[in-house]
Amino acid sequence: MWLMGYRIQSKYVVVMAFLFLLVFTGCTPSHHMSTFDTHGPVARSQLVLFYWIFWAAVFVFVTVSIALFYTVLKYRRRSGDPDPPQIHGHTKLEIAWTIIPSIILIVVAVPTVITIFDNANSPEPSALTIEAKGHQWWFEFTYPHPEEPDKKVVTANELHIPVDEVVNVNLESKDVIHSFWIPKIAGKVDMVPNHTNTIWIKADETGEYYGQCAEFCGVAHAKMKFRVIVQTKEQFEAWLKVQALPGLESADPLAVEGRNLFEGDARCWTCHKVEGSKRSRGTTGPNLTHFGSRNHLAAGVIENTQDNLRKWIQDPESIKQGTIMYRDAQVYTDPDKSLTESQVSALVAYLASLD
Ligand code: HEC
Ligand SMILES: [Cu+2]
Repeated sequence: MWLMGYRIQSKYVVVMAFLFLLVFTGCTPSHHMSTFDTHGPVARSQLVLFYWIFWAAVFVFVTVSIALFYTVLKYRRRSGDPDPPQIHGHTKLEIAWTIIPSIILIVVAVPTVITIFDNANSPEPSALTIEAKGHQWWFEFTYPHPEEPDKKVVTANELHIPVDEVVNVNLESKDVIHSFWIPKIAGKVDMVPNHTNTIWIKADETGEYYGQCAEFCGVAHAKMKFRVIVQTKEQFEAWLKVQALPGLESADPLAVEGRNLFEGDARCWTCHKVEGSKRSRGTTGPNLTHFGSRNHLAAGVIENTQDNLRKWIQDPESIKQGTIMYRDAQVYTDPDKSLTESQVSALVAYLASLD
């Protein structure tokens, strides 16, 4: 194949075509992280903005490419050509190439700024407001208590919201900068320590959606995910009522043994909170009051099954590398304190009973 006077080997053409195809497979809307398959007005406004900027960029690319090719071909050097005229400055041309890019920038900037403010300022400031806090490497969600205004309901890694309703989210961070992103519903907005950013979200279909931290925040960043569970208003209210209750006290002897370990020698209580327990008041790790009702563990990384929970307690590194739990909990740092098989079984029974 010939391109502008150069012969290009066809194997390179094939490799390039393949790479292009590979890049475009990223655009499939059926992927659960696709921003091209929107399920709410905020994501939709962001997609509209994306297309607007994309077509502005296509316009620039095509115009510049045509001008470039035209000039290169028409004014290329031919044998016997004398030296071209030597020119310095061209006022009209310079004014034109200052004004045209300014217009293009305005065309891109105005809708961008409007969309940013529209997404940060809720259309219903009095609607349900949730605090979302990023931690290395998981998400904490705090809801207003359904009955007692001075109390809160705290959960982790699974954000439940009612369908077709505006939900305001205040974004915070415990440690470093994280970013809150639910590709099909809304995002991304940074979660910054000591500064609250706001976003509102609304989902127009019930179901489960994927969320992910979108700002590199340390070793386990790629595995800092969450799920958004969009429910009918009745389902959501029922869920919140259950979450507001203290952790269940199971009578199963294995679960009781697990609880004693959790609140005793295994020292899980130093980092985890279980409402209703006098001992377990830690806040370094996720609140586990209703851990058994969550579908995933380790910040949306794997399903919350007894087998996976067992693996997690035995060796968190096998599921998610670099966690604060593995780094600091005594059962992993002190070989004399490691958990035995039967202790792990008891802890699993206790945690699974917390639903
Ligand atoms: C040093 C503090 C610390 C101690 C001690 C600790 N954990 Fe954790 N735990 C964490 C952190 C932090 C996470 C979040 C890990 C992540 O996803 O990055 C976590 C996550 C978990 C989770 C998953 C929660 C979810 O919703 O994804 C479970 C279950 C858990 N810990 C159980 C335990 C048990 C059982 C013990 C006692 C053997 C224990 N933890 C001791 C800090 C701790
Ligand atoms: Cu991150």
